[in-house]
Amino acid sequence: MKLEKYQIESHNSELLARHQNRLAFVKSEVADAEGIIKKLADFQIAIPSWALGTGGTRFGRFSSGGEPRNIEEKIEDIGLLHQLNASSGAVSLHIPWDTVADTSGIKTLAAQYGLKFDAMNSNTFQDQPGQALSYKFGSLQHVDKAVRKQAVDHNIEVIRQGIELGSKSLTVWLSDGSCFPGQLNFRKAFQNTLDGLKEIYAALPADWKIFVEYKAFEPNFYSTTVGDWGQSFLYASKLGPKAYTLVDLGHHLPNANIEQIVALLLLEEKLGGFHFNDSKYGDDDLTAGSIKPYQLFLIFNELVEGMDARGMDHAQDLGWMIDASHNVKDPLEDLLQSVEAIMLAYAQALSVDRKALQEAQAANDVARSQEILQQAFRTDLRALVAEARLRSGAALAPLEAFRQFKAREELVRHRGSKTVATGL
Ligand code: AFD
Ligand code: MN
Ligand code: MN
Repeated sequence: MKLEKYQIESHNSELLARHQNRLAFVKSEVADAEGIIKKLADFQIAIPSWALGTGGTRFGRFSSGGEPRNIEEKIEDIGLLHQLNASSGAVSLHIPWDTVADTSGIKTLAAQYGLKFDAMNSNTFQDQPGQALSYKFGSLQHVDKAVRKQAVDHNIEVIRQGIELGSKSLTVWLSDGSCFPGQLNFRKAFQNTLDGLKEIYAALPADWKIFVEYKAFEPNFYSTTVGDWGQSFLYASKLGPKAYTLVDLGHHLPNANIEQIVALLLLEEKLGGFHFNDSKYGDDDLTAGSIKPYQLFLIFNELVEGMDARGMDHAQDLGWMIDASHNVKDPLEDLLQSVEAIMLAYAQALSVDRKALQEAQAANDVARSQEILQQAFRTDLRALVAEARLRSGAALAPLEAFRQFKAREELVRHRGSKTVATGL
């Protein structure tokens, strides 16, 4: 479904007067509003191809209709999001779910919607129909060399497909680990995994990166072979300069200080990218910013501080992706909400008075340091995010626009009410 320009314009004209009042207020509150708007307009968040359908749990899945039936329709959905918010200009594909016969056709379609291909994702956590060997007991860690080879070959195939599409990175998330004490020799599992990653690393083109994603638990519940940022950092360091750690916000043990992890990874030049989501308990994959918005802001605060300290380009130098699942909401509405929350946290972090914070820190002024951060978090900057969208030709209120244009009804009409997208 493609929106007409006039539709967005008429949506915006209805909201314009109110928006301008809000913007005037924010401009009176924030020092460099114009600079922030510019950075917001440049910032793009990749949408995962596996999150466009209704998510399931191991208890069930309640599909809501109009889900994309193939990669073309997934691209169309992300194109729609990008038309609405001008901040979702990339897609992250998952192979083999998104394997395409006609790569150039997909490239053309994506280009028509202004979309790029962000990180490619491999899948060695499921067995595919017709697959020779099983990943039941792991993939790169496996005791059987033949299984390890199959997993390595799959990752190399994912790189090959990514090259054709113009992607520049591979994200490897392994479900490898063990469920019971004694099941696994930890040292051997680590070594096998490292050896496999080295082979995959060797297949990377010169301008590619590999992201090693860690996760504390699930589906294995006793040990995970890339279980935390320290283990990921170890693999990434041993692999070389093209290897980085990927932080998925839902992959930590409860109460982990994620912002500190981010700061240290940036310091070591080993932070590669992000999977945004939110959680109450574990890898809940809820809408970004829906449960712990202050944490999201604190993470962005470290990102901005750490990237600026290294002179990094906020929009280009790290991989920004959503990794969420939606059991009870319209997936597209949920993704619009996530993008909005991420942009807002980024805006808040950009508005922090860095000089004042440095001075307060140097003077051990604890209360003042805290106040400076809270001031940024508590100032309503939504009008800055909306203004960045307006200037890019997108909608002032994307979620409202999605409903106003009856987008879901339109998708159901075209695709039917019983469609089920591939994904998690
Ligand atoms: C699952 C994993 C991990 C990974 C994603 C796609 O927990 O977050 O990035 O699948 O492979 O959500
Ligand atoms: Mn993830
Ligand atoms: Mn996850």
